[in-house]
Amino acid sequence: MEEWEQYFSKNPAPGAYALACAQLKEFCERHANYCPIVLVTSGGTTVPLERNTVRFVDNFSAGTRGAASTEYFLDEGYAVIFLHRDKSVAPFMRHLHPGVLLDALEEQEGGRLALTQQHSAQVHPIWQSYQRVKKEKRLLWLNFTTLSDYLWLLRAATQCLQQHAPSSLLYLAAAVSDFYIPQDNISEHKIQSSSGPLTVTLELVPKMLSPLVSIWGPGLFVTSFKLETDGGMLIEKATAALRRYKHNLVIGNLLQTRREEVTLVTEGNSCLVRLSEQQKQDNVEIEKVIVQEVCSRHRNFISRQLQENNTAQ
Ligand code: 9Z3
Repeated sequence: MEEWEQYFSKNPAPGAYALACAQLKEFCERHANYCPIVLVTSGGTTVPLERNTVRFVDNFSAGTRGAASTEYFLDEGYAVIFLHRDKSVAPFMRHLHPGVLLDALEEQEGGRLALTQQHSAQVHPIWQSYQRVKKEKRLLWLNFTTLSDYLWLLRAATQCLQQHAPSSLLYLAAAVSDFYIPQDNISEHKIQSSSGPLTVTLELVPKMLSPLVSIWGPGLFVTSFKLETDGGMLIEKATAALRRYKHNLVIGNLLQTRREEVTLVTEGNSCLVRLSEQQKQDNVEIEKVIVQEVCSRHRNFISRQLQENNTAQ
């Protein structure tokens, strides 16, 4: 048995998982004939130290990349499965900062609260986009907290989208833990400090991109992100990932500069995308440029696949 198969040999958490699978099926079937579908993963996974979890290992990702990208995919006409960490940055809502909201409200005659004129002008286009997407039911919200929740849902979503290849796309922006504690080694109850200093051994998570590309979604356009902190190794690592998993695109980014530049790596080619000074002044988000580029490559991929299918017939 492959390592990744062992991971899925245990059952997923009941209830929420079955509901998510039903939602995925219904969403994909409803949209497949009308528009391309993208799975956007977003935010960081947690690794619990106890089954009744008090403590867990987490990472830095707030989910800004995934939430912003979701809005731009919707603009490009995609239906989006937004698989995100619970309570991470959310599309549309991200523009409304909770603290600022209190400053944005003023009391009207009769005691009713309303947005100030200035804030209303800012919020109105976001509200309109959100309402349009909601009416068209083009956004499916699925959430995870732990690494395990994430992996089960990733597999289910990929298998569902495979039914609608090649017009489905995976955009894997979530920051997924490389380490975990296997179910059998995890403490049932809160680890007691009275037992002295804590030594934890984290095992390596099986590389899920491997079955994802070759077994669960072989017909899909798969885009993964590679995160590094050392600029000297980014392209090398991104290229290695591409060669190892044989998917379509790796987007390399550095923790320190991820908001202004990324490198798109395909076989034999790497292309730096960097916001110009003018774009920064105009508050252009790098996700807008990334998503436009990914969509254009996805369109080419679809044309090639359809041509190949026609030739084969
Ligand atoms: C990314 O590299 C994302 O761009 C960020 C976005 C997590 C940096 P934020 O949430 O950050 O907007 O603050 N995601 C992928 C990270 C990852 O875990 N990649 C794996 C790796 O680098 C490969 S799948 O090994």
